[in-house]
Amino acid sequence: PLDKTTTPPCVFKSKLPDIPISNHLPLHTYCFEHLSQFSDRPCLIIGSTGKTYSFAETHLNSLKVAAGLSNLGIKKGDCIMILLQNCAEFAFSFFGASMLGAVSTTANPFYTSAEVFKQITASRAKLIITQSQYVDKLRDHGDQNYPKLGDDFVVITVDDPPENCLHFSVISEANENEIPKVEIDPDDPVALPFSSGTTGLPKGVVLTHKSLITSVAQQVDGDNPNLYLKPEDVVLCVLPLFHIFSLNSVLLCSLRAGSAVLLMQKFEIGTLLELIQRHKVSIAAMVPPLVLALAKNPMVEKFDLSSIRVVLSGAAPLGKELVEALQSRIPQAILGQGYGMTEAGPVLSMCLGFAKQPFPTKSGSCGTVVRNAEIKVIDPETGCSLGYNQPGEICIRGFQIMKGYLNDAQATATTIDVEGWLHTGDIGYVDDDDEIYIIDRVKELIKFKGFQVPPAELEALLVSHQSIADAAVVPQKDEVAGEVPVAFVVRSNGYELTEEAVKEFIAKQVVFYKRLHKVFFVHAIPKSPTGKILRKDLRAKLATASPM
Ligand code: 4UW
Repeated sequence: PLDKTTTPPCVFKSKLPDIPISNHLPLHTYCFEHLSQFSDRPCLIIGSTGKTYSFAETHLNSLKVAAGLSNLGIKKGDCIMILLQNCAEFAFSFFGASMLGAVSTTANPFYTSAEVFKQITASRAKLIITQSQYVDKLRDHGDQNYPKLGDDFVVITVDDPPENCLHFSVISEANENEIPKVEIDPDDPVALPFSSGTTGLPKGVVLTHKSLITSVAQQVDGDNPNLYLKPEDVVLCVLPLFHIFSLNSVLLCSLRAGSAVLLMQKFEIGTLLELIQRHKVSIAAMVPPLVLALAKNPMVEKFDLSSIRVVLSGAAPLGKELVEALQSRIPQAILGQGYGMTEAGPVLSMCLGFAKQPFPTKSGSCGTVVRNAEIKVIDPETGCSLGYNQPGEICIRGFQIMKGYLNDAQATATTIDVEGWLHTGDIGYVDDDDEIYIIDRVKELIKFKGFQVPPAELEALLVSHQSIADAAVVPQKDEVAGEVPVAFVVRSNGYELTEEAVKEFIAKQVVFYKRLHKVFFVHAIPKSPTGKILRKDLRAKLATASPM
């Protein structure tokens, strides 16, 4: 084996040259920097109604929301929670907060009350912007430790406000000239998505103005942008904006480039096809299950999808066969992948077929490392960096990566090393053409249709059950979802417990995609001498015919 101390690291770069990046600006200033060139063009299109906000209107509404949030006491450094399905108010709220130097933490509106409260508590959100149908989750359910609606946080709804809540117009109709002057430092946080990272429970991922500007610039800036977006483009926004993929690569990138964003609240194949045809969607940001639907659903034949010129898939592995199946349906489009991780700011690599002057690429690859960044692949055991075609843990370095986990120096230190490398927990390699392939994961994370399922969260819930002595949760391969969580459970002495009872116990407490698909009762959970669950052994067991 190579000796880490004497072997120089093998560092991979983009084929595109580095560019100057204006990452000294506040994020909103950067995103709206070229506003005057396309101020009257469509910026946000609401899929369900066709209502359109121009760039100038989007900017003005964001300013008003900034003033309105300020009137309600939100100031620099404060956190607001955006608990919304995709809608224009999501964008106004995010940019409004940014303009005050405040931080937005984004959460899934389908979360259970307990899941939302964990994030409210950890982020100390003072104000929550949501829809009336989710307000019940924010009410006091008798838990003493939870922050209280009214006392600890204000709730604003974008539709008719229930009791003790305010309507969005309270902030969106404020006077935009009343925004307080704030100094924003490039290292100030602006977004706080939550991610479990390589291990443990979900943690706040601190993304600064500088990190997000760097990431957006790496994608859409320069004479030859890696992801070439034009003002004439219509970019599909069906992936939820609370996830960093959609927030960054769809919303922020489109605003910077002057492209229109077509907002869809949820995925439904008929509506999606209809909207693609009607609005001539040219850029489709997708996850593999959506690619599957477009490739296989017979309804697709009835619609005109000739406007699509780019399909950008990410957040989970995309099979070659699927790419080929979709390619035959939309032969004019370039199909390719991006590889992202919330903590990486989020984009590590992107298909160079999307560039203004594209490069030839291979299907199955996750693209090439973005410009102004470095990637290395290390032996997970020794830490030595590896050369071309040798699989190992992917590490990335650059200004785009997170500042760290919120209030968790230890988790930060195990993820970002002293040399500034972020360790992804993904196993992959770089081929002779500088294309990256992800082949496995050494981290615990399970991905259901691209959604994060942190095993530690489910294990903590399982062992809180009086009849469960120990438990471990691992991914099982699944045709449609990619992976599903399954549990190995040790019953407490003398207790009866059925698979159904365990599944139901979890289902009540978590969002739909974290539900257990199978429960195997075992006598013990395999552990290392230090007490760590040997997940590899359990995954290997699952691959056999009878995992018991
Ligand atoms: N192939 C295989 C992939 C891939 C993948 C991700 O939920 P997170 O933290 O973050 C994301 C972000 C995805 C993303 C953001 C912006 C963007 O442009 C883009 O390209 C289209 C994608 O998913 O989960 C991170 C983990 O998800 C897996 C991988 O394990 C990673 O560490 N993952 N993309 N193309 N696996």
